[in-house]
Amino acid sequence: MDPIFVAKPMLPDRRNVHDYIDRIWKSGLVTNEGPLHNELENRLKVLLDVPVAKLFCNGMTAMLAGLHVFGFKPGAEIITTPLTFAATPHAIALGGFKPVFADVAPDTLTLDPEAVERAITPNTAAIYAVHVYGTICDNAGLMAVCRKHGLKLLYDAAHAFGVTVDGAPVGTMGDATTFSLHATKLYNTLEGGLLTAPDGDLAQRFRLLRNFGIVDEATVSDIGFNGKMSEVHAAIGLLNLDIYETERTFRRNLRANYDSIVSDIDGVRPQVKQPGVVSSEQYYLLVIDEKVHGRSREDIYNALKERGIHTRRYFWPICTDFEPYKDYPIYSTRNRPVVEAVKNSLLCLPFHSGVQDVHINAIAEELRRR
Ligand code: T4K
Repeated sequence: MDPIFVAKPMLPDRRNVHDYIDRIWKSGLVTNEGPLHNELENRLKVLLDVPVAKLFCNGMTAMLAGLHVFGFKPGAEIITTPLTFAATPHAIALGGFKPVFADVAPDTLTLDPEAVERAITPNTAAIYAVHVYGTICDNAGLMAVCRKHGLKLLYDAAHAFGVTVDGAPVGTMGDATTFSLHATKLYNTLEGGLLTAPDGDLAQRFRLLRNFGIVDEATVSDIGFNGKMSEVHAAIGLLNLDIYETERTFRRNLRANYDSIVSDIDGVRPQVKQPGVVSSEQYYLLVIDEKVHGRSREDIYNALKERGIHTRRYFWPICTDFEPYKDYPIYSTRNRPVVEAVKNSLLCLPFHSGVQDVHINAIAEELRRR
């Protein structure tokens, strides 16, 4: 059995890439909002059903632009979750703000609005919530907190590309939403990011921020940076649009397969199913309760690794375990934050079209072993 990893980039047919490369080389236009870039941007705007969709060279730069656009004061506090990839607090800190961590809800593992309330101070400017593993945040609860305290609501939807909630696109929730189009994401441009918003007026600001604030040859209106996506990345993005739904369907079936395996194993539960939510099919998360199951997450992780099945313990260590944030408290409604209790139980299984029956059977065998 060949080794298998948690993610495998969805890649288009190489011959089709060559056709695009020929076009790019002939045109000599390789970046700076070229024709392929603009075509991809327009197609993503339609696909995701959002008034604004602006491409970036990666998710992190989309996050920096999203954080910058609302004019928060330097040093303002932005509340986020510790159960996320390091990029989330890093974007807040690099943007010149202070990340403040609040606890997650035990079922969804997304920010708990009651815990968020406890983290609010007069310096709080915004909440940057994460649809972690593609599980959608309690939008109504977070909106209520934001309305009460006059805060902006940003969403990190790095794991939630293509999600709809009761038919509404995830990219129109809150004030702005950031996506990652990294190779490890189902829909990817190898490296890439996207910033969406419900307010169409923000489109031009997002555009300026990603291109040094340049309005025209003689005018720079904003302090911006270089967050532009190249034509080669845009070409991959256009080609990947053609195979995106096939990969998503494969993963939907794989999820059903994994679900049926764990349904009769005590002490192992998959991430919650949310009624009305059409999934991004980005991750397949298991929460392993060692006391009930009998084996620890570490034990299962290592046993699978020995068999060549490389799962990931996303997002352990949590951000407050990392050096830059180790002295930051986690605001919670409980004595021991939920996130501390759950962080050693999380295991993401390989979740992509490279997963075969032989892998599924080996995973099932290992999960059933006591
Ligand atoms: N917010 C959240 C919540 C995020 O999860 C992320 C990124 C961001 C923001 C920031 O977005 P970007 O700026 O990255 O666009 C990976 C990704 O690099 C990262 O994009 C992603 N989240 C994070 C959850 O996963 P690592 O350090 O786990 O990646 P790595 O290199 O260990 O890859 C995972 C597995 O994927 C490997 O074991 C093998 C496979 N793989 C990976 C790559 C890069 C391949 O088969 N081919 C490849 O080219 O961070």
